[in-house]
Amino acid sequence: MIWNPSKECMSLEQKRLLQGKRLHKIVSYVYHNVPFYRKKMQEMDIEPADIQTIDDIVKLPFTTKQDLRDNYPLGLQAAPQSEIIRIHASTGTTGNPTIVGYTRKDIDVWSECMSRCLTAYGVTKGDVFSISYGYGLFTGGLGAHYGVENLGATALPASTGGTRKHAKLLKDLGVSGIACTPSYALHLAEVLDEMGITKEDLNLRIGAFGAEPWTEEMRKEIQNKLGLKAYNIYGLSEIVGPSVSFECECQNGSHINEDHFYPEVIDPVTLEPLPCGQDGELVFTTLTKEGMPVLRYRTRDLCSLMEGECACGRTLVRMSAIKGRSDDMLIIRGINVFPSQVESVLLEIPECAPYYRLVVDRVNNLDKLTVQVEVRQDYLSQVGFDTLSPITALEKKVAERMKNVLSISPVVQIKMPNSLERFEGKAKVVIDNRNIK
Ligand code: DLL
Repeated sequence: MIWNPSKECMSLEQKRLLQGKRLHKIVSYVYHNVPFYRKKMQEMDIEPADIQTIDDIVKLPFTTKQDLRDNYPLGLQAAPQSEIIRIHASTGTTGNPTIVGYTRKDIDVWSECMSRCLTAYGVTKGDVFSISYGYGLFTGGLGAHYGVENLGATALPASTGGTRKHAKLLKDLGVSGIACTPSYALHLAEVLDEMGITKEDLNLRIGAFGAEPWTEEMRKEIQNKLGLKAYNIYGLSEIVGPSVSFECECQNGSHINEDHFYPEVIDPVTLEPLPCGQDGELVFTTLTKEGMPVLRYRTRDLCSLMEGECACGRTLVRMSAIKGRSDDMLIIRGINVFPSQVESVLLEIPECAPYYRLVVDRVNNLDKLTVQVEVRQDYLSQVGFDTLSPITALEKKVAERMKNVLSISPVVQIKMPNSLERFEGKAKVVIDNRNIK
């Protein structure tokens, strides 16, 4: 099923025309309402009249996270405060939080985009859908919630925390869909297991997972543990939270709601746009937002855009899975390492559980990477607890696999089941003690 075929299945020509019209309008809107953009455009000697088609987008200035921080709290807001009906904010762990205000129309567009995602996953009015992203300033909870209600399914605003109570409700209410981070899905599976609730006792069939990078191996793990089909959902606070893009039943990339959020992929060094298929930094321009529109916002997420039609019938362009963020790429003795690559390697080793940590230290001016990973309980029971040699052998096996696949030689520490911290929101798997950011 497709929620809005008139927008999700437009011909390329129709789509580009609509995007061009919307771009012209939004550029003129920010030029007249946001001094920051007017100044930037004047410095570049461009006026709204210079932006007529979507191809003109390359003439526009970029926006960075630093620009948002420098204009904290409301410097980039375009609509008057009386039109803003909701505010969300990023966590701001590394500086001022980013504040984003939404008008009523912005919330409607967001709910529409979210309903498109849910419909692509197969959610219908008959479903009871648990939202286990945090409610509050984080966009995950309320964003998904409004989409579920807009579609007409039943929203269960479980939020995070209270996992045992949540697990009981999943069973007792026959909940059929769940939205949460992939890490929380794994944590939930463990709690269900502790409570003696099996996937057969549940009615779960659809999962909408995102807010952090996750791999195909993680997808298999979650599907297997919860007995559902796991779909990707992507988004970011600066654009609109969840529903910027979503997987359809073909699960070959995530369709971007590009009638509202225009994507580009650029070379993060030269800032030149890259052709489809090439990996680079994802950049978004909001084509319809009123509260806080952004032009060419640099997400720091690394991925590629995918050309060609999708068998589902949608013509919305697809993006590959996020390979990492330019700012969470670790450089270990000159080698680029993304946590997601390490995750892929670990989860292909049957003795390893999907809980791991990467600890980076600098010893005598040299980077030292330690990979800590939990051993699976069933493997441990099989080999017995009384001898260390299987653990030592496993450490060696993991280290060798890392060396072969990633060309790095980390110190590997096998941890006992349940010894690493669990996460309800976004997982924090990297501990970088080098202080060189
Ligand atoms: O995480 C919005 C969201 C909520 C998306 C719920 C999906 C589901 P932020 O906290 O601003 O917003 O974080 C945005 O998280 O730039 C990516 O680096 C990462 N991210 C989000 N979704 C995915 C995903 C929300 N599906 C940042 N895959 C983004 C990989 C993701 N990374």
